[in-house]
Amino acid sequence: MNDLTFKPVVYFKQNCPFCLKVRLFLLEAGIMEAVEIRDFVPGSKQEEDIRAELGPHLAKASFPAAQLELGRYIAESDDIIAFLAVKSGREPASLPVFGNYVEGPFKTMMNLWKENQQLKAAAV
Ligand SMILES: N[C@@H](CCC(=O)N[C@@H](CS)C(=O)NCC(=O)O)C(=O)O
Repeated sequence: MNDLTFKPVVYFKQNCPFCLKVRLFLLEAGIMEAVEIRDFVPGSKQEEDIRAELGPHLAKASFPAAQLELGRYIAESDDIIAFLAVKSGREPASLPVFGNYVEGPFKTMMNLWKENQQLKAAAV
């Protein structure tokens, strides 16, 4: 394999909202086949293998993660989407399902999470 034949690899944790964001982008952009997907169920042997693979390449593994180019690993959903958008020529802003998720349930979830953190901190 070389840089020309390499297919980006994306690593997904089951039921992770950040991973769903990337999955939705791939699906709606019609580029599922342009990447190799490795996903895992928390607590599984696959998780162990994936964490062992990512460990040497990332300061801290989080999901989604991706190997965008040979040896170039990242773990930030928005950066993964931005890279794949440019590579595929698909503009995330033109994808209504993706946009609805990001601006709707995903944003609400993030706001609730932050509020929960603040309430917990204030309760100590
Ligand atoms: N800012 C990151 C956040 C990702 C994140 O927090 N993912 C969770 C899973 S939902 C995670 O990786 N938690 C730590 C872990 O599973 O090791 C992104 O957008 O990619």
